[in-house]
Amino acid sequence: MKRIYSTDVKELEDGERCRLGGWLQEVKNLGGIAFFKVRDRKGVFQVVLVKKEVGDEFDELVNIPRESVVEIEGKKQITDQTELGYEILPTSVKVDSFAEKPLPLGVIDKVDAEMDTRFDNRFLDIRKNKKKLIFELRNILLEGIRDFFQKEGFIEIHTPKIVAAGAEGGATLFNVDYYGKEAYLAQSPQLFKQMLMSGGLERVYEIAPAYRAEDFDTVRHTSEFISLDFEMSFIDSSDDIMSMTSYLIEHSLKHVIRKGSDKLDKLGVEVMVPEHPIKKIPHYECIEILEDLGKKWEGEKSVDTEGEKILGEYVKENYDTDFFFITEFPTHLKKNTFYAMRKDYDPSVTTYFDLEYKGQELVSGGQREHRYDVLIKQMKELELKPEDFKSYLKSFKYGMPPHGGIGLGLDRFVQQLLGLNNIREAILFPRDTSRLEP
Ligand code: AMO
Repeated sequence: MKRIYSTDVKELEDGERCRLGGWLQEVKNLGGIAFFKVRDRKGVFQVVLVKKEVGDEFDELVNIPRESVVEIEGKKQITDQTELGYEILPTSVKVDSFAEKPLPLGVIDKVDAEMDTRFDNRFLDIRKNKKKLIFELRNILLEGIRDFFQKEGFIEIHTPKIVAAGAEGGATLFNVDYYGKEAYLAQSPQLFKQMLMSGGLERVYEIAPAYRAEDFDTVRHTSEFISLDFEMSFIDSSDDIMSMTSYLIEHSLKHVIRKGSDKLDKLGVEVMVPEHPIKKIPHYECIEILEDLGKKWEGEKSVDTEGEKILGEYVKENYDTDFFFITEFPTHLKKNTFYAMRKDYDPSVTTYFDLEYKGQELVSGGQREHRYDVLIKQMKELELKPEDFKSYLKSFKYGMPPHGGIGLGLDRFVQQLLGLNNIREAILFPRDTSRLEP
């Protein structure tokens, strides 16, 4: 007999035979009768065991440890004794795998265990419905993102994650011993997606891991994250990139609402879709707003983590939105981005922007410098050696269209979308300064 899910049982007739499987969540033994609550991927079903009918096996069955994997064959029985209005009367109970006692982590406990205990036992942690829902919603979000790019004529690409040169500055590079040669884990697909613009693909996107040796612990950084990148050619300015980014956000959030509303309700999350066009605030204006709101800086005035939070609250209050772009980033604040195009009229300002979501940076992007000579000049200013970027630079010498793109932290997107207090909650097996296992 084919296995069905707990949610399929309601469609069965009274007395109809069925086969189900899952994790034994709870056993309630009342002496002559016992109840199992068994959880599968879609919900929970109840099994009723009557001692008189089960016979000698009854004592063995009621002692099966919690969280063991069981398979039940039996028939549906309509009853007014349970909330669901039905239960399963078994003809056979098979244990596929016994769980050891005690469990290192409670699955139905009301209070969450310490984060470390949870992540050491992540397989048990995600048996909890609220944790599993995060990854189901992440999947729906990804579906919406891919759907958007396919509709807009982008092709999905995969670029190397073992690379010879860093794209985002030396400080956060992970070294790799590559057959005796020095190599790194890719911080971003930046250089490759640009080369593909010279290759004529015109519109590409990638959803893949990126690596940064961040040497601090924050709730929004991990050493490995999923970077969602797109790059497109023949743009007029970074406005084209911001516009595409806004449509991407709008489309994917609407998709999440359309396909995931029941899951969002279970997590108590309300999603706000930004109105077009998303508000743009130049960096210098952000500073003025922050000054007016009384922010003090130790050193140089920039939009730091605290500033982002204040501005997030400011736009929410004044414009009723979770999103806004910070535009016109001063060149020296985007110091690692040698590839950023600067404003013609003022080279101390770039065409670069960040997209902020609920007071946290979600996206960085802008128009790239496609003129070979200018690119070399910018690299030298940052004391980078053009010979370290030979194969990248070559693609600028034989026909490179004006282009631009973004990098979006997918894990941060999920974090902010679902209001999670730590980015690690949005990642199955996070990597950070202290976590390499599991
Ligand atoms: P940037 O370095 O700003 O830009 O990264 C883009 C986005 O990636 C996310 N992100 C991270 N998420 C989790 N942990 C980290 N350690 C981490 N670092 C970055 C953020 C960030 O906004 N090449 C450019 C993009 C481009 O211009 O196309 C880049 O990587 O959400």
